Amino acid sequence: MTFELFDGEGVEPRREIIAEGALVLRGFASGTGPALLAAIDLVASQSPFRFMETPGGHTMSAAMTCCGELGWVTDRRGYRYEAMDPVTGQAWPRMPEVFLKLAAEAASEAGFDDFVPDACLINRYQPGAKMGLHQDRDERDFSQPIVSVSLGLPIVFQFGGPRRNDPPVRVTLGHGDVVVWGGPVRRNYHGVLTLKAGDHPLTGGYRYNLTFRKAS
Ligand code: MD3
Ligand code: FE
Repeated sequence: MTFELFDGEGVEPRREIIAEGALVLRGFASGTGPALLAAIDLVASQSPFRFMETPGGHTMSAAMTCCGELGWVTDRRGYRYEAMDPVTGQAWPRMPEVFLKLAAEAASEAGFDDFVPDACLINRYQPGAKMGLHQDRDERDFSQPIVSVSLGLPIVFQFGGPRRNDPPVRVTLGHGDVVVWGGPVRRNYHGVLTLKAGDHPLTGGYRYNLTFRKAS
C-alpha cells in the first residue's frame, strides 16, 4: 500500500474565509511548487520578466510576464489585455497544464466549477517591490473568479472594500497559499506591502504570484 500525500489530496487544506467570496486555501499549492516554478521558468524563457510602465509614467516595482491566450499589459496608453507580447512581438506562451489544473481545482474548492482561465499574470517581487491598492477591472466577465497562487517568500496582502477608502485587512500570504476571489469581492481594492528580504529554499530572494483570470 502506498500513500500519495500531496496537498489537495489526502491532506485537507486549511480553509480561511477573509470575506464572502474570498477563500484562502493554505498550502494548497505547496506540493506543486517545484512544478509550478519550472513552468514559470519555461514561460519566462519565451516571454521574459519585464518592468512595465503605468499610464502615469511610473515603473511597476514587480517584474511581470504572462501566459495564456491573453496577457495583461500596461504602458503609457493604459491597462489592457493583449494577445501579443509587446516585448517579443509573438503570442504569449501557452498556459502550462500544471497551471490550468491547479487553477481549476482551487476554483472548484470555492464552488466555481469548470473554471478555464484564458490569462495568467505572473508577478515576481524582489525585496522592496510592492503593489499599491487597486481594482482588477480589465476583465470582461466579472462572474468568473480570480485564482491567486503565492510562491516563495511571504508577503503581507491588503484586502480592502469596493471603495478606495474602505480600510483594508492584512493577511500574510506564504508559499503554496491559494486564494479564490469570486462573487461580491471580485471588484474589491487589494494590494501587497513591500516585500522584505529573505531566502526561500525554492525561490531564493523572490516571491512569485500567479493570478488566473478569465479576461475575454
Ligand atoms: C482580490 N496581485 O496581479 S494576488 C494583481 O500578490 C494582484 O501579486 C497581487 O493584485 C499579488 O492584480 C495580489 C491576490 C488578488 C488578486 C486579484 C484580486 C486579490 C484579488 C481581484 C479581486 C479581489
Ligand atoms: Fe490585482
